[in-house]
Amino acid sequence: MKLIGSTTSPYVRRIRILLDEEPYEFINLDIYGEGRDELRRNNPALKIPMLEDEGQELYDSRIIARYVSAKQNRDPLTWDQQNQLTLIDAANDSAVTLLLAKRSGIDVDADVMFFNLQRERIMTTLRTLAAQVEEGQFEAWNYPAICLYCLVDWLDFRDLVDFTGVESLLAFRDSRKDKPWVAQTDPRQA
Ligand SMILES: N[C@@H](CCC(=O)N[C@@H](CS)C(=O)NCC(=O)O)C(=O)O
Repeated sequence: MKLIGSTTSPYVRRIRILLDEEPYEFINLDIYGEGRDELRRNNPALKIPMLEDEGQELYDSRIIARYVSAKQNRDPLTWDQQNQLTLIDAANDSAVTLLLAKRSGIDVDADVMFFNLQRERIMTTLRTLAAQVEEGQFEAWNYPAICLYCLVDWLDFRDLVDFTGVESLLAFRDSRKDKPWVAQTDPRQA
């Protein structure tokens, strides 16, 4: 099994934590720099993570997680858990968009429709996820909890959002720091 990704991507980190003790080769690429040709050879969507196992190629963390979970005989996710993943991914995708715009020299704080929509989506999804944390919906250390952890820790690492009003997300993150593979996959030690 081969996982193509980077040590900073929150989408890759969730798969690395899910893979747990599974033996696999990790290819760490700088997808915006010298690793881009390798990415082009492996995923036409030009995104990470990408997994290859026994000749099967898989694009997108959601599909990779389904594949790995099936191999590990984990229970399939409920519809409510699928919705949690959709909210986590919506916030994550908008935050990646903001980061790439920032790195392109664009003023992401400008009062323009495109960035207003991303910021609004990030806050509506984070507020909903924070309320779910407060209701105890993320108590179990399962795939949705792993994805939420990786999102919150990455938003904090990249300093992309103001956590005022959603502090329970940071408390959730802080209380899960000792879970398996969390420290080893910390993007700060990349
Ligand atoms: N839906 C994808 C999103 C993956 C994604 O956006 N990964 C980022 C890295 S954090 C990426 O590859 N971005 C490249 C780009 O947007 O050009 C998944 O869940 O795997």
